[in-house]
Amino acid sequence: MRAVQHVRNIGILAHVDAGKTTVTERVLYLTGATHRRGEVHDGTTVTDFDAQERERGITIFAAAVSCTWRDLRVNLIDTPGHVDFSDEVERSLRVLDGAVAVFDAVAGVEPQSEAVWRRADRHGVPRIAFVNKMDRAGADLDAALASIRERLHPAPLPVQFPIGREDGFTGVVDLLTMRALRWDDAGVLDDGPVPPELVAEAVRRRAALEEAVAGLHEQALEEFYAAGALSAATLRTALRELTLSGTAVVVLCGSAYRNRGIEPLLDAVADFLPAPEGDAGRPLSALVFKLAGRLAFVRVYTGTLRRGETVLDAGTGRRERIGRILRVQADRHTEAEQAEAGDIVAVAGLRGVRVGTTLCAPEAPILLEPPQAAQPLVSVAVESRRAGESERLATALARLVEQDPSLAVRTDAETGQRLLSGLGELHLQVAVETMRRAGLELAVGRPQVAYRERPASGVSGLVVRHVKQDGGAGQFAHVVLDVEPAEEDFVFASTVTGGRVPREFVRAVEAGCRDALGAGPLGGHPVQGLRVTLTDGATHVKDSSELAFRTAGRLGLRQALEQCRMVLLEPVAEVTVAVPEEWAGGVLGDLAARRGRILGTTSRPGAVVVSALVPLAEVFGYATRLRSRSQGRGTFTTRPAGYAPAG
Ligand SMILES: Nc1nc2c(ncn2[C@@H]2O[C@H](COP(=O)(O)OP(=O)(O)OP(=O)(O)O)[C@@H](O)[C@H]2O)c(=O)[nH]1
Ligand SMILES: [Mg+2]
Repeated sequence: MRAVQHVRNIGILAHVDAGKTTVTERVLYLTGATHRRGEVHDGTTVTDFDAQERERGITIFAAAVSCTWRDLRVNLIDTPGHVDFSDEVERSLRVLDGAVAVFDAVAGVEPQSEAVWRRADRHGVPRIAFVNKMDRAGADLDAALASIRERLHPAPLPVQFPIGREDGFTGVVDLLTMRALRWDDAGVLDDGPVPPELVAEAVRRRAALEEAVAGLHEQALEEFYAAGALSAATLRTALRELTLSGTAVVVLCGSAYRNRGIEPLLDAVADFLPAPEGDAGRPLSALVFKLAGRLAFVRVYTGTLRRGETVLDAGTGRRERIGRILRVQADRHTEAEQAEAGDIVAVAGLRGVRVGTTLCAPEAPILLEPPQAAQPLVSVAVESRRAGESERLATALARLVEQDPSLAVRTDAETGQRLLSGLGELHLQVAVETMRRAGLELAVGRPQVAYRERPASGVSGLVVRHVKQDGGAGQFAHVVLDVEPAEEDFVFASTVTGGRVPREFVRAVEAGCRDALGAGPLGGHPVQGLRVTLTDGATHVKDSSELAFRTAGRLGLRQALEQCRMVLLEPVAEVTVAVPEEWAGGVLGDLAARRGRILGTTSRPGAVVVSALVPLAEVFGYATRLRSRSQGRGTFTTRPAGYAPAG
């Protein structure tokens, strides 16, 4: 593998409303990919193209667009900030090489910024930070830096500081070039000397940056000792290496809405974020990470994707023909003959692929790891209102799941109803609305949370005999099981000695236990939080088989769980509410009435921020409630916080 120097695959990540889509919009404008500046509140941006996104003013689907900056091709993915769509972020991180984390200069690090930051950590994706909305009342770069340091990373390194405050924010001093970058009201950049009144601050902040870099980077430290200062070139090289290794985070600031700060942000993407790795000479491997209409978005890892070529869908063994290869450039698409390793493109005409499909050269099959899908937490019953449309509904549901693996569909065994489940109320509303807009008339039930069950006590020495020996091929499996509560979701161990149960049958018992985890004794909910130990067993020369042991494992664990004391678990969410002071009392009372446990209260300019753990079932409809309780001034976000005993 070698670095593909002329490409950057970059994600824009942040809390809801931090300004990701506005930043993306300005990038597309500046790079010439679009000729007008769209606004989120007018419903005119390029990347929030879906009708529901435009109406709701939020991003729902990650959008991939390509543009050119300097001599680089930048493939940009604008991701949603709302937690219900965090699987879109997960899938994007799977194919990205770097990211820009956007922060609101008033709010600093918000809960969902922290959540996506941790996700990016797990994927090892290097980041730079952009503190946006410097034009807002209460905007404060140093406070934002402090919150990054406290909550995300010990070494945020500002390479700029703002010129003017709030409404008077007009530009930044660039600490690498020691120049003042200012934008007029039309967004036109002027690059000039640092104004005299800011020289002292610029010198002080540059010295602080040099010292911080020298403290983290060995070669920089040597130069610092030898020369007493660091050159811009050394700073740039060191900052790049510190970013790639995750040792430091370069911080820039600006106001996307006012068109200020975007050119230096693009320069920082080019200078500090990594080029993709890829080898165009090897056989093709590519991953489908997103479907949108008839387009499949793919990241090419090795080899070259060529128009008209036949490739293998490695998961299903089916062959697909590569139709048109497109680069989505804002409002238009350009066609390409091929895409090389390291690139991200859209392909038209693939029929059977889903999110997570590997496409590869037929003669060199390989399976890439698909993005992980989150477990659904909420479900609604969906029925067709018109007779005879059951098939159409089934097809529409299947299509939704193909595009978004964090949605799931099943049929309720008792009622025969179709249940659609997903990550939250909004997630399901959007999915249902998509089907309605496609012409289906639907009856939709109230949202229900997905319960789990967990043993609170164990059983030991449970003997299970699964024996069927009435002529012909029989079944014979004896197992002895211990079950106890555990921190982990599920752990299986065997302490059987002397080969009394052969290894393949032990594995079959484990598989049987996993089968039994699907439905617990309290209400048929999935079971978690247990350790199962196989302590003994017996086989029969002729009638023992993997199937017999798997059945014994399943029946055995089911019996064991009936004997344990079981606890019903419900999903809980960490809810963070920001309201003006005068409404805070009412909000606290309301959270308590919703079985919420207050975790903490802090204040920031103009608002009190309350965080609480609240059962997810009690969060349904909270948006409406908060609006009426705070005359529309309150905002809230949630994030999943695991399961807790229902009560
Ligand atoms: N004052 C000010 N407002 C901004 C700025 N950037 C964006 N906004 C506004 O903030 C709101 C949210 O902006 P978006 O760009 O949609 O934010 P987002 O991060 O894409 O939001 P989601 O995708 O829904 O998570 C919009 O009303 C923007 O006009 C800025 O620099 N200053
Ligand atoms: Mg957005």
